[in-house]
Amino acid sequence: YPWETIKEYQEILFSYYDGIAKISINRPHKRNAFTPLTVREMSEAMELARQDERVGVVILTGEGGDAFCSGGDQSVRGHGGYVGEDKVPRLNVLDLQMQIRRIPKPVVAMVAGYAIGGGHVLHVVCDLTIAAENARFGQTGPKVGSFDGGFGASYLARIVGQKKAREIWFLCDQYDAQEALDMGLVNKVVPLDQLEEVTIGWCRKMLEKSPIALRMLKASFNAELDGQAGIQQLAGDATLLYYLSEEAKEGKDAFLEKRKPDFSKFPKFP
Ligand code: 1HA
Repeated sequence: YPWETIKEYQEILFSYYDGIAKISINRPHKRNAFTPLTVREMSEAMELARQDERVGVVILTGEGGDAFCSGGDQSVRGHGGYVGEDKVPRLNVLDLQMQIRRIPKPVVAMVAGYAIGGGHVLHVVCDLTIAAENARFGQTGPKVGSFDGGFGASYLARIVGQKKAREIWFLCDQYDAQEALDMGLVNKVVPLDQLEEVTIGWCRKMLEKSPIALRMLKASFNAELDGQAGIQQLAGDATLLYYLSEEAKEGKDAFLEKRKPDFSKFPKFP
């Protein structure tokens, strides 16, 4: 596929093709483990994809075919977080998780190879996951001295159920693509050489659909779990729709024209 680079980065690739933005971790020598810089670059790319009106769907993936992402780079783990050039320890992947859930466009995890630890959580928070047959899933926190009790626990439990989520975290086993499919953790399993083709096919199906309907559905699915913050997002979308109406425009026009608004002509639906 003729992906064109949107912006050059050090640790990720960020490209565009036919309505789709692709964010790909580019550290295959480390099984695509992330550093604070990787995450900062992914965050910026996610924001650019959100703002880009050409983009209707985002693909999150990793380069190389051996790994989607193996979580935080343990070799830069310091006292209180993962340490970058500025020597400040960070857990900034948590902000990226929030971004993935908040961007009002579907985000599809395209998983070849390992999705492990914090890398597993990244696929969990994506809206959909397409896995290659070589995909392997799992958490490692209790083995390497970490845990993600946020979306990594609660949202995982919504997906696979409480018993399975606890098994995943307490035992730190790995699960193959078929096992992941069986527990509802991924949407589809395909041969590795068809992974991108099938993922793009799914993206195209979504790109043919009403963007506002997809946006409202994503916010609605989130709202159930996200409480007040979820309602805030859904209500924000309601405001967006209201701003599109003549009724709302009458309020603004009246203010600017320094007159009393006349809402009498608008229906009072039963
Ligand atoms: O839990 C959190 C967080 C929680 C709250 C808030 C923020 C959080 C942020 C992050 C995380 C975490 O991600 S904790 C979990 C960290 N990740 C792991 O424990 C996975 C570590 N990696 C592995 O278990 C394995 O490498 C693997 C199952 C993914 C692949 O195994 P394989 O195919 O046998 O390859 P391997 O030889 O182990 O790895 C290839 C190279 O990549 C090795 O380097 P080399 O010996 O060639 O120099 C390996 O050290 C490196 N590598 C792989 N994963 C990581 C890594 N180096 C650093 N960090 C890694 N995560």
